[in-house]
Amino acid sequence: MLVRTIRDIAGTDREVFADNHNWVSRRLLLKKDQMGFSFHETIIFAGTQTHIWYKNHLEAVYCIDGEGEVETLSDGKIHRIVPGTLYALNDHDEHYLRAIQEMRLLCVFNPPLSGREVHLPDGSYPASD
Ligand code: 9YT
Repeated sequence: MLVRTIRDIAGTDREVFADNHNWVSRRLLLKKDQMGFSFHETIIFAGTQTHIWYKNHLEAVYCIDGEGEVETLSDGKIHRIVPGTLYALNDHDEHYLRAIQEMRLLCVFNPPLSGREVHLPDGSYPASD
């Protein structure tokens, strides 16, 4: 059995900051952990907007703290995100993620991330090999 804490991950390779410093992702489970998904706690910093388009992954996101919104670009809809809200990018939905207050999110990726991925210019993460 695996047991890890956020404290174990702070300051290690499993803690990844966005190039633009919009977020930090603490990757509790990765591909090498062989669970078939990766599992992260992500902090989205207040006042930021991030363009995201996971062409190579599905992601589910559950908000446990803070407040923000997701704007889906295909239909212009704005979805409020507060603690207790889950959203699932089941259609590889291109979107903007905005943090009104700092948000703490639990994120699951399928297929799992390998480790140090940050967003490419198109908002995706590279496909796993
Ligand atoms: C919600 C979202 O996708 N934020 C960007 C970071 C991502 N959750 C990650 O790599 O943990």
